[in-house]
Amino acid sequence: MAIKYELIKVCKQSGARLGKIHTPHGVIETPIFMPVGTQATVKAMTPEELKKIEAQIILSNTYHLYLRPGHKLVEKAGGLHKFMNWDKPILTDSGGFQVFSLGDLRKISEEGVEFRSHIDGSKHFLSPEKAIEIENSLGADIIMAFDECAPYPADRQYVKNSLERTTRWLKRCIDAHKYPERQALFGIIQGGMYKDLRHQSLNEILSFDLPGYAVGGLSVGEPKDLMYEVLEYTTPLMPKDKPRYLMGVGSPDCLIEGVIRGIDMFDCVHPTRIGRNGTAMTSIGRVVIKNAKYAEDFMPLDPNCDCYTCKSYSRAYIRHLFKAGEILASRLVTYHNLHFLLNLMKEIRQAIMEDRLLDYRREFFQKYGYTL
Ligand code: PRF
Repeated sequence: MAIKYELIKVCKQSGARLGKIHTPHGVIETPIFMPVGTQATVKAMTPEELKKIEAQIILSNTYHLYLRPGHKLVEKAGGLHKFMNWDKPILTDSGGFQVFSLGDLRKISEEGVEFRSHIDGSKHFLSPEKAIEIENSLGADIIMAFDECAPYPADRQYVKNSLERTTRWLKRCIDAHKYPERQALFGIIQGGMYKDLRHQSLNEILSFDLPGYAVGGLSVGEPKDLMYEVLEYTTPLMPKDKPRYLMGVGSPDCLIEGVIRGIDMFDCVHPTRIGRNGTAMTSIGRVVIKNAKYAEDFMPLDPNCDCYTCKSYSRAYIRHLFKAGEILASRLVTYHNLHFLLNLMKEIRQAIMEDRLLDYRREFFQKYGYTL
């Protein structure tokens, strides 16, 4: 197997897991947040900067890299690691989710999904075999199966058909995968918000012996409490000796709640996207830096933060950069937000180590302004 999960300990207070994932490009300490580098770059960040804030693994996208610059080109460059100058672990998503997000631009069948490019309108076809071919060319350490993420809300019959097709697609992904010894293929559990369908998907997906499993189909517009409920009856049935990945989740409260419910890995565009728009996540809640009240505020974005942005620049200066349309503005807030989330995960790991994750949640929520 390409990767190996090592369970280090379970928090006595919360049941959360502390672990390590051994990959061909090094060890990842879990629970972990993966910054998103959709187009072979984490927007506004150099790999060197990512290393400074201790990013351990990043995520990239099959759909985008297939359309541009093309997976064959990335393969010619020596693979994605070499192409983008990132020598630590990478995970690629299969493109299923991105294609389904295209709405009217796509058509689903048993064979796969026909869609039009968001770039030039050209017609393409993604299937389990094609997605894996692309992921094999890109060469990430962890590759995701080609699945269908049902929308929310969706009726039972739709979700049932869709999860059953996802299982058949997983079988085709496994058969198409050329490098199981150096790329770990993860299966994705679907089933929407229906308990029996989640259990059906679990049974089907777990019948394939894979190096890791993801929970998909969550954070698609449902209330947070509903997502937590689905996790509560899903994760206890997942293998204890394999990593568990909750796809597309990355707000601070959901990260903590996800870890408490047994999740090891997360990704989300949230911190980088809101950062580019001028919203900082800080230890005392969100700071919307364009707000007039920061015009003469010479404090750092987060007074309790020791990242490069916070050690060097004031809110007033960063606000000025945004107002003036300077690209440094996006860079500085992205850097801070990723540092903030990676540091949150580090504190979560420490709290698990010391059996006090529920105490940590209470303190964090109080400071951040969340209600428990
Ligand atoms: N499937 C895949 N990628 C995803 C999701 C999914 O269900 C989600 C759901 N939030 C985010 N990214 N392949």
